Amino acid sequence: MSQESSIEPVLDALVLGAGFAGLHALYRLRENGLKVLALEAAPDVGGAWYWNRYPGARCDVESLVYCYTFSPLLDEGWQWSERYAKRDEIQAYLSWVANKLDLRRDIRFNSRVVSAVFDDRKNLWTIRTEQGDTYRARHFFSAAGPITTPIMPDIPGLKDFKGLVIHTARWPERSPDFAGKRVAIIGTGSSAVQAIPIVAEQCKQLTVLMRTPNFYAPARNRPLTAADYEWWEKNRELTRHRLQNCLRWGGGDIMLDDAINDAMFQKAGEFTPERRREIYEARYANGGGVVGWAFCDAMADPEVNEEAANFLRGKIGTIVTNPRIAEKLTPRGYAYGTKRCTVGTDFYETFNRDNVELIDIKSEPIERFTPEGVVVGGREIKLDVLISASGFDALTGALTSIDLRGTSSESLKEGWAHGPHSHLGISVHGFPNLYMVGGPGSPSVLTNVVMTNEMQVEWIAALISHCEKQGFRRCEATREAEEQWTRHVNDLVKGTLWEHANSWYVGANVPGKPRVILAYVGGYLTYRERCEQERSQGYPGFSFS
Ligand code: N01
Repeated sequence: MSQESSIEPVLDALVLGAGFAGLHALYRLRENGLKVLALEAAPDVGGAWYWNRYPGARCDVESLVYCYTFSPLLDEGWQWSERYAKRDEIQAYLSWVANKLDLRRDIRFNSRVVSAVFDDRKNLWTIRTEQGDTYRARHFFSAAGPITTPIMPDIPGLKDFKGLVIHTARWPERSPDFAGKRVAIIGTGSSAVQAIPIVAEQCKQLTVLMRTPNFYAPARNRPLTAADYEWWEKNRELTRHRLQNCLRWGGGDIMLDDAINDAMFQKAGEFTPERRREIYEARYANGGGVVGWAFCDAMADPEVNEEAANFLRGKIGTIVTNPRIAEKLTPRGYAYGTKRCTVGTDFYETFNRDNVELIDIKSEPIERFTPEGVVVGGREIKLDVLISASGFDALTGALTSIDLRGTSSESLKEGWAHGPHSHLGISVHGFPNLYMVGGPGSPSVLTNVVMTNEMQVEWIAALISHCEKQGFRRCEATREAEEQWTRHVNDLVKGTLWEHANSWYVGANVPGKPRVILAYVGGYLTYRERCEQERSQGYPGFSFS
């Protein structure tokens, strides 16, 4: 098949994306005997990790559990160099996987999908790319990623600004030289927290334009040693088993002392205040993003949540020397964990530098950009570069930016105008043979995404195999199952702490996006068990024909 041809022969399946989930899906479907291709907008594999090449970009989940487990082939021959892998190392890992599993021959790069239309008569998807190629496939497998569609802030005058403007998720391959430059960064989310310390070291002056302070914990990154790998060889299976059976988040913290780790399965009230403090301290000393999820009721009981929040708030003034700046950086007014806790190295320390200014834009709003800089609180700050670490149209953006049409006249975007609906976050009624990994209504970004992706890829591949074996040409969620699951996802969040924060978890960061919980908050284990039940009962939430 050549990339020049305008219409390809009919495929059994087409995979959207060649990131973590897409590569796995391509491998599994091919192993299952299907004729399958993957389309990838970027010129290489990697997905979100291809695009997010900003200074300091690295994973905030531990490397040892931020990788594939589906093939023993992939446990041999790769060693992570650091506890939290840099973006370049993750990209190299995915490239290594693609080569090792011989996936590249079935990936079409530089192929951004712009439309996908289901032919109701032939039961075929027709998928078109921006480059003008057309593909037809019986099954359409979206592995487009939950945080892949960047958004830019809509600020007056931004178009007139003459300096360089870069979004962290569209960082140029050759990173700009910041030496002698006056730089501003919008945002203090996960990306900004990683970029700020590095850019501050390189540039003349850095202005941080912060709208909402986030909770933050140090990563405590370090090289992985031979002793770590010795430990890992002995504990790999047990660790994976634990993560698979993790009630809720399934994040990192894999080398924590067992007693501290196991407290996560108990309520805070089962421990004395002194012991709770020790547990928070141990988690903080160990590093990582789930310091505050020390007990199972951290997101259910406001008092427990507030204790965790206060613990982290209390650390700020021990690092930031100017109390006024420390106070500005202190997150208040929303519960810990309802906006993603950020993780980094020397983030708070950076605000002790003479060349860094923090502006709280809620009290000193950005008025406008000018050709030379930005006007904030009535004064113009001259700038050479603006970095926008302003986030993503998360979970839904990747699919709603495609003209996706199923059996009704409504596009997916129109159908989701009041909030996404799906069965298990995987299948949408009216869109037969379309499957989503990391979609809205699945636990996705509230878990170790690589682990949840793997589970979903295997589950969807089994569903497709079921269709193939039974000779079904069509498979989609029933309307009833979709309504039930969507209600369940939304009900779970009612009256909880999640409802109130202005986070991208509820779409609050995108003007006009309906305020609806995007990820399933019921936890990884519950979700996995629910999916297993669906499969073992013969897929009662799906209709086949
Ligand atoms: O984006 P964000 P991100 N005017 O949406 C601010 C994953 N990730 O790229 O909080 C002014 O979190 C916005 O302010 P506010 C991870 O899941 C993972 O940092 O909305 N400010 C916020 O401070 C993460 O959560 C890794 O008030 C504006 C920031 O910009 C997700 O990606 C590394 C604004 C956006 O923060 C997104 O992180 C990096 C405006 N108009 C990211 N609009 C790993 O390590 C937005 N902001 C795996």
